[in-house]
Amino acid sequence: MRLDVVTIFPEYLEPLNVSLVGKARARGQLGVHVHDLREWTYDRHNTVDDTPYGGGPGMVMKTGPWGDALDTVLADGYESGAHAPTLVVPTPSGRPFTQELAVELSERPWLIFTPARYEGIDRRVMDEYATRVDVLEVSIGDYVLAGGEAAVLVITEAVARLLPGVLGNAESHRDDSFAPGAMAGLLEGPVYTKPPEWRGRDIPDVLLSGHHGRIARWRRDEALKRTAAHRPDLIERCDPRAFDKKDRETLFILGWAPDPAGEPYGRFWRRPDAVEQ
Ligand code: JQB
Repeated sequence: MRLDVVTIFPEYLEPLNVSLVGKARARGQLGVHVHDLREWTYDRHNTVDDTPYGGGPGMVMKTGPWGDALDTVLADGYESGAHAPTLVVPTPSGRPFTQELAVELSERPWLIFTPARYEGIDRRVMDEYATRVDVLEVSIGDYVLAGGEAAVLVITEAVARLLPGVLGNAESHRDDSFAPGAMAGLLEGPVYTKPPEWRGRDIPDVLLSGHHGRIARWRRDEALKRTAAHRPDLIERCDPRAFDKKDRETLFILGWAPDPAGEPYGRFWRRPDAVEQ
């Protein structure tokens, strides 16, 4: 996979040299090219922004530098054999970046990231490149960053660990909290390792019991508890056929019950009579 990043803060992308992404690069699975947008400015002040048409606060990134940068990056990439580029544009108004999208991006041969600053990039730039390449506007979450660089690091890490051989263990993806089929969309419960006692705190007995059935059941209950507490929306979204008899018991104790009449049929909802957990 080839990655290009065009930014006014190339040093912000330094983390791409270390850890998981760095290892993928060292293995030759990933080629990363970071470019300084200001290389495509031709005035004394290396201007990349200007005032917004229609007025209002802040500044907007200009078409000229982005157009020249992307033309160069595309031409150089094609010339070195890359194909089928996808422009990934971090923006608070993008579609949510999910594990599903991470998987989709990990299957693409060439990603070009355009992290912006200020109030974003003049709309015409993405309208123009959308006529030539796939353009994906994505948001990493419902909060406002000062720019797109941190989003590039997030997306890159989520994608790089999916590349074959990066984890060292292809099995490990299967259990990802958000991977379809993991615990059918549940969050993971707590994990423990040695020593067996730390500052007077023990490991839950069941984990030392060697009883695989009971361990699996306990983990499932912990996953249900954690999901109900932190992400009730994920419980509501679950296909109720994914819940066995004991899941249903656990969910009832946590204050959840299947909707007997509602649409869609049998989904779990917070019981109106449930006491706060
Ligand atoms: C400028 C960004 C994010 C890129 C993602 C996320 O664009 C803006 N609009 C309104 C307020 C502030 C900005 C600042 N800004 C470029 C840029 C924010 C990404 C961003 C993002 N991906 N939150 N914020 N989830």
